[in-house]
Amino acid sequence: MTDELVEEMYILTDDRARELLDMLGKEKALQVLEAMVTIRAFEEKAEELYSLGKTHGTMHLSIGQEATALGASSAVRSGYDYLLNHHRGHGHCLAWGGEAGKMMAEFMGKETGYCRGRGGSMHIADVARNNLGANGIVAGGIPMAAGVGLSIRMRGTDQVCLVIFGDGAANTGPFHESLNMASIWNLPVIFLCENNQFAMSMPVPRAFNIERISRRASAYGIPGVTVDGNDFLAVYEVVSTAAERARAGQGPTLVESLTYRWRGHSRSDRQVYRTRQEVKEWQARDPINRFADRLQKAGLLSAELQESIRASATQGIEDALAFAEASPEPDLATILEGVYAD
Ligand SMILES: Cc1ncc(C[n+]2csc(CCOP(=O)(O)OP(=O)(O)O)c2C)c(N)n1
Ligand SMILES: [Mg+2]
Repeated sequence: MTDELVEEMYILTDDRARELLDMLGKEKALQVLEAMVTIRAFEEKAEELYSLGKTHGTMHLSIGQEATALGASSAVRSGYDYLLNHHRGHGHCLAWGGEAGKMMAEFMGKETGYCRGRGGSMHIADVARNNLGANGIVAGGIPMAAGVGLSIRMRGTDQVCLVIFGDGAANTGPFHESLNMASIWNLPVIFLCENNQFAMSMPVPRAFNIERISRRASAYGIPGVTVDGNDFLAVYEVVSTAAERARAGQGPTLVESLTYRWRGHSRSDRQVYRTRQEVKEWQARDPINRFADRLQKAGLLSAELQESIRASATQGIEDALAFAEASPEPDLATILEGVYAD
């Protein structure tokens, strides 16, 4: 589908969806479903913990955006390839193979957290798995991805770097500079714009005078494609093609994934800029239900199996919480560790 990677909405046909499911296989498809259900359960628990005052700092939830996280990370080799992401990053980290317990410990300020409780929800990194971390600076990860791409080129490996950012980030200088540099240096980077329709209270149509953010790719001479971000298989297909191009030395791609955040921007958002009806319409396109439907139609998922997947995901989150709650606070004597270089 390389030819289709140009300024268009990628449409996944039912025939192609069946082929992709066959290629993935039942075991992997069910793992994907469980991972999406786990992200949802993680975010719901995170929301509850925040409301109970058990977390530190603010929190940005990705409920409704699970298919983009799973579609993108399943299309690359997590742990070998690289990931950079942004403040709404819990789902990306889990999809990349992150441990829910260490993530919860992180935003509960515990020593066992990914960054020893110093970073909080917006700064989770899992460097051992080449997840180079989330970033509280809008667009902060995008130039880093160009740097990672350059490092891959210089080391001559076949790795790629996936960088995930929001629609708001696509209206910043670093976005344009990084796409240009990645293009002229032909860097193996997948720029994934997770268009969840808002940057804080700013709706996308008020912030862009173009219909598709992916169209910006043409300014830098690279492919750009928009995809239904609530359809796991469609995201998987498009990001796989972008990864193949990057690995084959054909340079970067801009992918725009159309999705929707179900919750407010952060936990303090009163959401006066949208209607309940709009939220309901997007909730009818729930990425988890849509993938489960596909699996049911393909004969891969029964109601009992779906229930056991839900129960296993819920148990996983309860175990993660028990680990985080039982973990120690950092020792005050270590407060300056990591702040100053020797
Ligand atoms: C450089 C910078 N400017 C402004 C902010 C404040 N801010 C935090 S999130 C955000 C909106 C980001 O929107 P988007 O990129 O679409 O990501 P989303 O929150 O929708 O996932 C803004 C403006 C910031 N953190 N960094
Ligand atoms: Mg956004």
